[in-house]
Amino acid sequence: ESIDSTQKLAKELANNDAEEGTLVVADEQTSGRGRLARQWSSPKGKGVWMSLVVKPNIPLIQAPQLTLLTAVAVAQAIEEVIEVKPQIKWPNDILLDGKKVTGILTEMQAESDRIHSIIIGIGINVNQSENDFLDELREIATSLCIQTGQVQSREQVLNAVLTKLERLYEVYCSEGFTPIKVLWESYAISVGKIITATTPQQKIVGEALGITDQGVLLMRDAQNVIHSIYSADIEL
Ligand code: BT5
Repeated sequence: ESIDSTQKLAKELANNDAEEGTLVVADEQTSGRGRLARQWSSPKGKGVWMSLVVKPNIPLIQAPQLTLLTAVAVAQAIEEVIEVKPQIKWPNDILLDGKKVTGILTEMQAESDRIHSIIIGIGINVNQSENDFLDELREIATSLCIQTGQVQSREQVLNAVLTKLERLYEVYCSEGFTPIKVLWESYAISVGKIITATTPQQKIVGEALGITDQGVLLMRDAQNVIHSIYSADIEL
């Protein structure tokens, strides 16, 4: 019903040998987290706040692909439920009408070069009205209810996400990232656009060229230098 963060409990369960597919879902998170210790607003009864434990047999370097795979699954699920095609902003934001409706946080537990588990955290805004969002989020966030003008079933959203995720994960485990990449690109908002990427090291302005098979974002700056972006915040 209420938890500090589903991510934290999922991690504890994974450390205690929880099986692949273990899922933590909460009605409310009192300290939901984004990347880089940012906060994730998770009010009671308004969204789907969940963390899934997966244990793929892949090299460490491919772990970011799971974020992209999850984004495709959530985008497909939202499209199925509200019949509007969302857009994905690399790597982890899902947008409706240019505003963020879902955030994804993937965290890895690894020993030397072996992945022990990956915790996929997904926060989907389902039934917030504009007034339910804090002032600082109102301009940048949206919910399925705001977009459709109708209260949506969180069970249906959760069910759709898990169904899509399972299907894509099976494809990924048997065929690798290539089929997922094609799907990801069909939802991507930034490809072909001039964007600003703020990485832990620097700020790069340039054209987003697409993603590699490793899920790395490629950008070309004004000097025609190609940059590989592994982690960044993107502004369009
Ligand atoms: C994310 O981080 O977008 C990842 C969010 C993951 C949340 C899930 S919920 C289940 C699981 N348990 C957790 O504790 N976390 C995961 P990031 O890209 O760093 O974006 C964070 C930023 O999004 C914040 O700084 C705000 O600006 C904005 N934000 C916060 N809450 C939001 C919300 N409900 N809807 C839209 N934007 C929000």
